[in-house]
Amino acid sequence: MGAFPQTIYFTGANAPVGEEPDLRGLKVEGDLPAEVRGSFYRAIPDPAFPPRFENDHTLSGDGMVSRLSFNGDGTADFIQKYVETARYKAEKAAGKALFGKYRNPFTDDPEVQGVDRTVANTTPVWHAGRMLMAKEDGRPYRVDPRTLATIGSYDFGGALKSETMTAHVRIDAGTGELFFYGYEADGQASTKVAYCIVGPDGELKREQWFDAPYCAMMHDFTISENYALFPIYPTTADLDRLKAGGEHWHHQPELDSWLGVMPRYGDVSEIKWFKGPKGCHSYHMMNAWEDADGMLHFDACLNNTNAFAFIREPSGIHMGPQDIKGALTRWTVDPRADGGDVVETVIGPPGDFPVIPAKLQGRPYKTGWMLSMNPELQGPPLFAGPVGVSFNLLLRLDGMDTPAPQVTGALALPPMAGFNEPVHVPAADPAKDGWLVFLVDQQVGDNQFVHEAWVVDAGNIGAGAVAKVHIPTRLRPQVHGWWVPQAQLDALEGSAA
Ligand code: V55
Ligand code: FE
Repeated sequence: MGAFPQTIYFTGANAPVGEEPDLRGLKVEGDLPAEVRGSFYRAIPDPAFPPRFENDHTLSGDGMVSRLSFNGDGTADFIQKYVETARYKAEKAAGKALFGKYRNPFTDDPEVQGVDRTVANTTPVWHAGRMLMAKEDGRPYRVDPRTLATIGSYDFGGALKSETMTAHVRIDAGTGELFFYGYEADGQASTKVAYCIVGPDGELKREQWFDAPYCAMMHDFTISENYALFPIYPTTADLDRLKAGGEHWHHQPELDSWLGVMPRYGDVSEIKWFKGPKGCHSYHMMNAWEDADGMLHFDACLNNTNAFAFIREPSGIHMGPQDIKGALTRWTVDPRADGGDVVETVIGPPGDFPVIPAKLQGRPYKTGWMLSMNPELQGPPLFAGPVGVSFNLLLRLDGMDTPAPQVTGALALPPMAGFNEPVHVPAADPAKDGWLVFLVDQQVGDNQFVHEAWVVDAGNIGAGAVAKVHIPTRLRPQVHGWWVPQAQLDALEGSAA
């Protein structure tokens, strides 16, 4: 068996771990708020075997799911397991990697032709008592939320026609419905997008297909009270390039971006396309919402190019870190118009991993939190994750329902430390801000790392952690997480789910 490539994607904090820890009764330091009762699930890419291609990267890693549960007795448990995908099982049986490049099946060992090649490594999606490990290149895998044991590939009881489901779903807290889409819905580099609505009972109620303006990396989308909003940025796929053994994605700065808007319970034939700037890209949106005049606002962590060097470089885009510019950016459109240009406003700092209270999804909202980089850091950052550098500043923004939101709070980490994406835990009193829960990674020596879960008052992030759990095992950087309240887990006990 070969070794892992000695690149930033497989060394240092990004070194593969491949362990399935089971740690019970961990000490919680500080004062754990009574409201933080439940489990924090995370998705982590961690390749079980060295890749077949040297230029492989973080996004190909086998999905692992972890669960940090805050127990009734004031302790915490931490467990983590591989998602036992068809791909993981085939490679484990062979004792080596059989699948090739990221999202290029034409580079696979012929032995695994036709085997589901998704790695289920991006988001643990919780809805209707089911935990689905999602990745945008395939269907999700269902796992047991208690044991993390893999149940199997999930297609909503045979109802889902799309071959893919996004890792970025949106749940309307008012109706309990799950809104999602799948792009490249019928195969590699296809422009087909499936738009789906799942009822609060977990049943797929509606699936409609439409064509995107071009085959784009559609990583996230949003809903508002009345609309579904599909952003299209020019990171594109091409079937001939895939067949020639090339990369799935190239970024094309010369192409326009688009925002597709349709009534969220409407017909896909009603989609109107609003034009955005050329060449921009966003991985994650904070929210979308309608104001009193019926204007639609779409708030995204936007960059002037794709944030990932392993996408820019093969595209011939050679930019230094100083050339990559981003900002929390609002696109405003009139959904009653037939199209036109988006009106763009910078409303916040550069960064990513935006989070808002789940109950305000798709609604006017006052507050959001996001990760950013501290320009005043006195030392090196933590080198980790798919970009190569971890975020080291947590920000709070207020006035999100106004034309000029303000940064109202900040929590900076010391050098060589980084945040993983926070989840929001609501307070019992709706007037209160609730809590943020996240993992902090810190490098403390040559190849030595400390990992802690922090609980922070969402209304006073600058005060730092009110409670911490040290997790005594090596952890690889996560992608996304999900918070599940204890009451929802208790409701599973004894049920067939
Ligand atoms: C992202 C992550 C992915 C992926 C595509 O963070 C985009 C963005 C962890 O997998 O496949
Ligand atoms: Fe994402």
